[in-house]
Amino acid sequence: MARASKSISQSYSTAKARYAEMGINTEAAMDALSKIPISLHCWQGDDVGGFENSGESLGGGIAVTGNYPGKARTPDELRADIDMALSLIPGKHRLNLHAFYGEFGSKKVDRNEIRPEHFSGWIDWAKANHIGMDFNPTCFSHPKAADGFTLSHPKKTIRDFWIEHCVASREIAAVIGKALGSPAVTNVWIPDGSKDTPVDRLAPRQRLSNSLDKVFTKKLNPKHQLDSVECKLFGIGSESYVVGSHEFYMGYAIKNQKILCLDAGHFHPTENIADKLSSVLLYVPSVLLHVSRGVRWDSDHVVTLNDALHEIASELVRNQLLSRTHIGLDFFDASINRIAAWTIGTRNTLKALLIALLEPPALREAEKSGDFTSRLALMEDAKSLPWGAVWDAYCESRNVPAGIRWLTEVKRHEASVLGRRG
Ligand code: RNT
Ligand code: ZN
Repeated sequence: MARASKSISQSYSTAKARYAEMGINTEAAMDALSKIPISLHCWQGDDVGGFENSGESLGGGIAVTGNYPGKARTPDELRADIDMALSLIPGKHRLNLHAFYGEFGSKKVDRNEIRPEHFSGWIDWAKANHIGMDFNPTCFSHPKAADGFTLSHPKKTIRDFWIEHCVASREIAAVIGKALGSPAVTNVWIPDGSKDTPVDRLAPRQRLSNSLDKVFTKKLNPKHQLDSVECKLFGIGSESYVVGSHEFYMGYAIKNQKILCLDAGHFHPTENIADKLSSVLLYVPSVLLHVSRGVRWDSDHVVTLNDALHEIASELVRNQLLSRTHIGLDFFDASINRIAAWTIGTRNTLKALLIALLEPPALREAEKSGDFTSRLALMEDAKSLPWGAVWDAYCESRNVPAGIRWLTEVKRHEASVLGRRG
């Protein structure tokens, strides 16, 4: 450990000098990185199962594959697993909770009956950890969502049920945000859509728009709660038509000044959400990112340090958009250790941001002077700058394992804790 630390500090001082020659202050980059919270999604820990004990299987056209042992079965287990993941991720982060992770005991509490008291265990935990929380109504895995429509359902009674659920979710989020002293972003995503070509694409969208207006009627204090809406291109069972498409929600968010949620897996496979940021942020107050990785489809794979991620981070840093961006994660892999999944995906998101924060100013200067040859040359050269040494130093300075050393802890924990779960 001591030896590793020595080599890390030596590598870091070489890297620091190299960056300084290019006009980059590595200390300032690390300081900026420490101010960016990532909202960890609770649902990686139990394969989007929730704690209703309703016997419902995962619905809404989202799918988790794999049966790696050790998934969290109770709120306490899930919190312990998130604690473990957070201990391996440098910086202060947040937790993103879905409504069906409330603590309902043995009682049957339907979605429209959820109240802040069902979330007091989560609030106490977040308070003790000094972290903020975000929230989501859960409009799937429920008999009233089984036919694929919720807020846009042709039947008013079904629409009203989901409106009540979303209203209750906003109120809960406001209580959470007030208790934690940080606004809880409340993201509405619904699965509504159809497998085959619909005749009427308009009426469901009119109904969704009206339902959302009802959901958002009550003004809540933005110091405690913020509203966001998430679009999608297609889902399993909604291949031909999704009511809440990108155009739908972009229009709705601009008109109503809501936060627009961009999920990296919710567009055509060659479309990167990075290029959307500088456009949508001209018109909406802020964005929520669901950092995810689609493989051939919206598969929600663990986020890797790939070009798509680099581009998102670069756009945010280059255009100074971080203050108007809430960064959340949205992936769920049940085929590997779930704590490792959170750790890998979150650390990668932070690495991409660090690399962006360490970008040589010469790139922009080359572009400004019209020298696109130099721009490309510098951009490619920047890929092999010693950011890894800065990352390791950052991890050590935040008392989390540098390099791959976190994996030893995950393996030890797997043997002693996860292995004991049924
Ligand atoms: C589904 C959306 C949505 C969900 C979560 C669980 O395609 O991405 O964000 O993944 O609400
Ligand atoms: Zn999402």
